[in-house]
Amino acid sequence: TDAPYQALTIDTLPARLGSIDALTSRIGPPASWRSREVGDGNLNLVFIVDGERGSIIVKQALPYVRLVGESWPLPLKRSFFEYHALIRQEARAGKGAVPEVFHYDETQALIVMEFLTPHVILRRALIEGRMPPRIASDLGLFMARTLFRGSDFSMTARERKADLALFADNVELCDITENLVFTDPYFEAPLNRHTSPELDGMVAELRADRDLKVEAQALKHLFAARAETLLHGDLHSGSVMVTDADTRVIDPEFAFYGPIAFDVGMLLANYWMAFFAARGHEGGKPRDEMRAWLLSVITDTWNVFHAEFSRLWRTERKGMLYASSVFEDRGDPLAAEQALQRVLGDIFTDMLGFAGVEMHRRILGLAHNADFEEIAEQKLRGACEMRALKLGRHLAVNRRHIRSLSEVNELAVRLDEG
Ligand code: SR1
Ligand code: MG
Repeated sequence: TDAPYQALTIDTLPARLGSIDALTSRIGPPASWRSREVGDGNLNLVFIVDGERGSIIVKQALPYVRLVGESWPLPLKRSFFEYHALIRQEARAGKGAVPEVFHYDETQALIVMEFLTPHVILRRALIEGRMPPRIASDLGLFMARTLFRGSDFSMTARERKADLALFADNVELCDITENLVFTDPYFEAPLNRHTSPELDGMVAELRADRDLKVEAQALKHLFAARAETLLHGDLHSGSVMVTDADTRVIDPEFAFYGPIAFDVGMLLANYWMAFFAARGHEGGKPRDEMRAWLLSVITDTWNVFHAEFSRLWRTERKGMLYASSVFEDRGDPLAAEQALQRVLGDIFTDMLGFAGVEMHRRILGLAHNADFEEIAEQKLRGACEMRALKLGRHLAVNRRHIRSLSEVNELAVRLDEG
C-alpha cells in the first residue's frame, strides 16, 4: 500500500497485513490470526503471528533504537538492507541458511518471514549449556560462501560495484558499530556501562592502554575502509537460531561492504565469551565438557571456513582479483595457492583483532551479552568478564604474532583456570 509508515501493534497487524495473498495462503485468513510481540533485540519489533494453518514472523523496524528509546533516532531503511542481504545470503549460502522471506514492504520497513520452530537463539542455547552439534560446520560454510561469493574474488566487477553502492547507504548502522565496537569502550563514553565494580581497575587500565587504543583505531580503519565483501555485519550468537539438526542466520540489518575478517571475528568472540561465561552458569554442575566443546567449535569453525574458502578459491574464482588468467592459465597454479595462503593469513590475523574488540565492547560498552549479564553473583560475573577482557586485549594487541587458534585456546584455558 501507499499508506505512510506506522508501527504495527498486535491489534492492528491482522487488518494491515491480512489482505496479502502470500500470507493468507500460508497461514490462513486474518480472522484466525493471533499475534504476540516477542522482540528482545536492541532495535526492532518482532511479532509471531499464528494462523489456523501455520505461523509467520513479522519484523518491523522502529524509527529509533529500541534499547535506548526515541532519543536515538535510527532510519527505517535498515529493513531495506536486511531484506537485500537475506536474499543474497540465501543465493550464496543456499536455501535453508537464512529464514525464507515471504513478503517485504519498504515503506512500512517490514519483512515477513519463515517462523523457525523449534529453533532457539544460539546464545540462549549456550547459556543453558546445550551443544548444538552442527554450528561449527554450518556457520563455517555460511561465512565462507557468503563472504567469498559477495566479493571481487567471485562477482563480476560491475555486479560487485553495484552492490557496494546499494549497501553504501547503511551509514547509520555502520556508525553504531564504528562507535560502539571500536571507540566507546576505550574512553568514558556516556552510554558505556560495566556491571561488575570488580572491573573498575581493569577498565581504567584498558582505557589508558596506548597500544590497545592504537590497535582499536587500526581495526576501525580496516572496518571502515576495506570494502571487501558483503558482511552480515552483526554475526554474534544472538543472530543465529538453532536446533540440533538445523542452523539459520538471522538479522543481517547491519549488512554492508567491509572486511571478510569482521564476521568471522565477531562470531568467534561470542564463543570465547560463552566459554568464559560458562563458569557462571554451572549451578552445581561443572561444565567441563561444554567448555572444551566451545573451544573445539572455535577451531572447527575456522577450519571449515578455511577449507570451504580454499575450495571456492580453486573452483569459483571468477572475479577480477587474483584472476586465473594471471596464475593458472599461465601455468603457475602455485602462485594462486601462495596468494590464497596470503589472503587467508591476513583474514586470520584481522579476525583475531576484531574478536578482541568485540569481547571488550560487550563488557564495557552499551550493548552487553546475556552470557555475562545473567550471571547473578556479582563477584563471579566480574571474574568471568575479567578473563574475557584479558583475552580480548591479547587478541587485539598481539594478533600479528599469533600463529594458531590452539595457542589462543590454551591461553583462554589458562585464564579461565587462573
Ligand atoms: C544500539 S544497537 C547495539 C547493538 O545491537 C545490535 O545487535 C548490534 O550488535 C549493535 O552494536
Ligand atoms: Mg540484531
